[in-house]
Amino acid sequence: MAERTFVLLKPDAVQRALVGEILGRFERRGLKVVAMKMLRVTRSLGETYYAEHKGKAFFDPLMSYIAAGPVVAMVLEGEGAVAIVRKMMGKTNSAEAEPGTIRGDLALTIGRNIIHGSDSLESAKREIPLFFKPDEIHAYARVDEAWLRE
Ligand code: IDP
Ligand code: MG
Repeated sequence: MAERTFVLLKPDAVQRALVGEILGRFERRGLKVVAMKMLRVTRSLGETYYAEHKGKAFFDPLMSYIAAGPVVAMVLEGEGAVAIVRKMMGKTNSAEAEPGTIRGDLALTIGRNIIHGSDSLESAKREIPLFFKPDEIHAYARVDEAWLRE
């Protein structure tokens, strides 16, 4: 059954002009982009989004990292989307991520690992509404084919 996951291309991905490269991998895999926007993560949004990491040694550096520049947030839809995106991203520590994965091909360290993807369906359901209103998420299957051909 089709499910939705939340993906965020972090400020280093945007600054390094890797948005197209990463988006292209998801599109070629067959995942549908049903929502996408560029924005800046405020301190308050960052704290809510990464609440599970509050109190950890890397929390403050993580807040500075995520707020360092614009990010691209998106919702991807497809069968098994949550697990497929996690697999495509590779391990959290880019240094240990396998070649062929996004982090394994495009990033070097754990502190600058260029991408976030929901780790479960429950996380996706919590994260998506932090970044998108319901009317900003589009039912891909309902595109009017006749209009596209005109
Ligand atoms: P994930 O992004 O693969 O789900 P999490 O453990 O949820 O990994 O950590 C969230 C983010 O916090 C990571 O993507 C990374 O940006 C940052 N982070 C996690 N652990 C460390 C660390 O040990 N040092 C620096 N940053 C870290
Ligand atoms: Mg996580």
